[in-house]
Amino acid sequence: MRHQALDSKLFIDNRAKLTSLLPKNSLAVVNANDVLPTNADGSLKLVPNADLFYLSGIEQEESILMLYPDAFEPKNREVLFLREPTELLQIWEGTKLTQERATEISGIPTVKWLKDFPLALRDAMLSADEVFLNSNEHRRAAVTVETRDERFVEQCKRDYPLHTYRRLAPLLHKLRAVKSDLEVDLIKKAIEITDKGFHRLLHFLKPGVTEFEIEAELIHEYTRNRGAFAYTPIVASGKNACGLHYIDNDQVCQDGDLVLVDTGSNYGNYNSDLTRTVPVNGKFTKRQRDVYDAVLRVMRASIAGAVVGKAHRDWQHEAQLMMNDELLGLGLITKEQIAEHTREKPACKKYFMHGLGHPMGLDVHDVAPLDAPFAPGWVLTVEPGIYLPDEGFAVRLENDILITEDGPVDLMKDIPVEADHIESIMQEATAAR
Ligand SMILES: [Mn+2]
Repeated sequence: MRHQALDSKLFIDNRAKLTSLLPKNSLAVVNANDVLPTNADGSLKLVPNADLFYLSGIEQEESILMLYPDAFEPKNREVLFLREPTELLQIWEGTKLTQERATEISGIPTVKWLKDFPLALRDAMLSADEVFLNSNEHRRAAVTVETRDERFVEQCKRDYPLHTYRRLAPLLHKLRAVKSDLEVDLIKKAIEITDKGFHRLLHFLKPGVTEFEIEAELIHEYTRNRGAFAYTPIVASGKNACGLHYIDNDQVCQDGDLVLVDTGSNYGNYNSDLTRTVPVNGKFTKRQRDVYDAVLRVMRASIAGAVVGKAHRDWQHEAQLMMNDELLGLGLITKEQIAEHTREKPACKKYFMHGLGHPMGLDVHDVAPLDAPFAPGWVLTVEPGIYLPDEGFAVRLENDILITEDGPVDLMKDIPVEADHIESIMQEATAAR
């Protein structure tokens, strides 16, 4: 593990929360993600299954967690099944978890090898009344390959056709949306690393550097701080920033252009998600600055508006109304267009076409219950933007916030965002070169 050891209390508490939502005498099983193949004998690095990690802290391939809180034998109430670390396996693949280490990480006393799983499953299946199985129910998931969890569902239905199967995902979405203090600390740690990367970028940026050199600066800073890219970064100079999912990052940053950088480090599987738009030469033009300040006002007001009880769609609509006014001030839309604004056809849509933000946590676009209002413990991104392909630039700003009973907390308040502040850091960096 590249991250420091995490407090097993996080996972012990998470299992207790899930147990409190499970009906009497039910069984829940969660599987690791597959190691995905590439070409020939290649494979991608394992992406730990977020639900398995949430409940156990385990990041090793092929692992299985079985929860049966009402099992007669206390040792069968929480059981982890892992690959047996044979000598051959360790020579070829490196160190695998021992049973003792897995217990330390997860707080689960009973750790078995995978060969013991079929019989343990049979025993649990024959006494449990309901069986909760996991599936990816993210609203925007577009999964074209079968996951280990899905294969397990098929296997259970084949081997135990008379059981009642239920969905674990809605319970986990409800729990994972609300971050505990330990989780918020990990997100803050990820944000700290991202902040370092952003400062490094401000010191590095000048006309003539390439977008991929900026990407290299970021990953160097994240990696040396035990982080990693939370997602493929967008480093988009000039008009490239108008393509929302631009990740080629292969162009030269030109004097006079802006560069939009959407990046975040993760730490201990928790993410951060930052966007800043900065002038390549260290000084905004008048027009760039006007658009920048408009986006910043909408971000700040939207952060303030993210209060407990608000529905996401209302929060987003408030931002669209603010954006209408800003676009009017910038001469981009007319009063007549604003008069025709509806929720279905927002007047600002041509220049601000995407959502205002999303839940963030173990997934960058995190799971949360559909249509639930904001609640204390939610972590959200706030990311308004204005996209002007005809003028060859775009501005998006994005901070991560925590919803609390006492109002929203800006977790990125220490990362420079005022245009004057950005300019002064860049000018100091230029003078020091
Ligand atoms: Mn985002």
